[in-house]
Amino acid sequence: MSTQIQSLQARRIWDSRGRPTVEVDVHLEGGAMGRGIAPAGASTGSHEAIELRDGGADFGGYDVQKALANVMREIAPAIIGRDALDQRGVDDTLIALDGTSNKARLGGNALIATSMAVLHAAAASQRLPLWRYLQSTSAAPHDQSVILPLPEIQIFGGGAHAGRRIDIQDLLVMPVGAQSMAEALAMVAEVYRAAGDLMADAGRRAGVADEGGWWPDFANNEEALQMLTRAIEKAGYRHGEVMISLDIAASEFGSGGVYRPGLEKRAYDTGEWIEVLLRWLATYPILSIEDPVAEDDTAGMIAFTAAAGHKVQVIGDDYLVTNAARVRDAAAQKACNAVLIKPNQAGTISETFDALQAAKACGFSTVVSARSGESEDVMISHLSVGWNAGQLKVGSFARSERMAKWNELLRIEEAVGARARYAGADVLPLVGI
Ligand code: 2PG
Ligand code: MG
Repeated sequence: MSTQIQSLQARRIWDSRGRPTVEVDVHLEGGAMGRGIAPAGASTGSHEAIELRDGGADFGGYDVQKALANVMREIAPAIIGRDALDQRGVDDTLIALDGTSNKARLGGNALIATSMAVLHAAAASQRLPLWRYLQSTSAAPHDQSVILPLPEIQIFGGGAHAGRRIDIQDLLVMPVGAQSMAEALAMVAEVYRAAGDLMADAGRRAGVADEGGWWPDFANNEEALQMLTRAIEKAGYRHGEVMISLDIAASEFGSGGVYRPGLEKRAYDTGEWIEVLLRWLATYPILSIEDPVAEDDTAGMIAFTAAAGHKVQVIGDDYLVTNAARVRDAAAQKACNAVLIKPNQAGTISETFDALQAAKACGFSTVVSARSGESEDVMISHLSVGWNAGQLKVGSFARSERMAKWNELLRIEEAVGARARYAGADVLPLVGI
């Protein structure tokens, strides 16, 4: 079956926040088809691939007509006739065609939707599920176990995903004590329900935030941590079974070494802010913390990792923006010990893979991640398994753009059968537990 790219079709569809986004279909000569959909962040790193938005009055300036036109007028002629099995070659063509360091000309949204569509089409042409296609293209021996990722699942949303009602952006749980993906999701379902019940009992159940976590109706940040700890206990889990992960997303309220969390009614310098975080780490069962300080605060990342990196996973998200060179620099400086892997931060699938491989080579743990603006596409579930990432972050345990990705992991676990191994406890040695 010929795997040459025959045609592309770009269209505007709508993401999980009801905003326009780019969808691209790639058709191959042999009849296979792949479809990619660009996700979108709300708390974005300043070094991410640029999303091309039209501006103007329509849809709050979020329309994507320019990006769609770029797919049809420039990208399609450049990659029609190319072999979809040569992902690297296609992605290199996209990068060269754009010609900027941050995908600003054609748009990171145009590029990632195209790159994803090519990958989906390639897997379809081989009649393989995507996770299996990715494994077949890697050097890994086929008889080894297939790793199902430890999930990070949001229970309360916050920050830019909840009108800045609290400062912490994501309060998540990690079911490290589960034995399988099926058990892991069942455990989180109980914690999510318990948190909702506790909020209802307190008269504070006020809907959900952008990623489906409960709306954070709290007087201060620490109250959210207390409520999450209670929810884990109410669901019947102990320390070491279900642990907490936080995305501070500190760039949203800090820069230049000054932190002004809206709920704390005072400013902190980097050292004082780190003291606050270390006190939380000493008080609550926290296993992982993301972007503890702002993306411009390298000294703060180094200081925090020196103080806490032996007992918690320290993830760079806005700090590393899925960029292999930034990952290597961070490892050399000991500025964190883990990376978030978001395809649309990089702009192509191949660059995303490079960031993941660079992180593994540095001994970092790797967390494949969705964005706060998502779609029905489940590619990241497959990337987490096919690339053996070990961890996956998708938002909460509600809203179908999130549940589609968790549910896909159940199907993959079932398809893998006896070779499946759930990565639950794999992160613990990294942090000395
Ligand atoms: C993050 C993501 C997901 P956004 O910061 O990790 O929670 O948010 O997509 O808005 O950057
Ligand atoms: Mg983040």
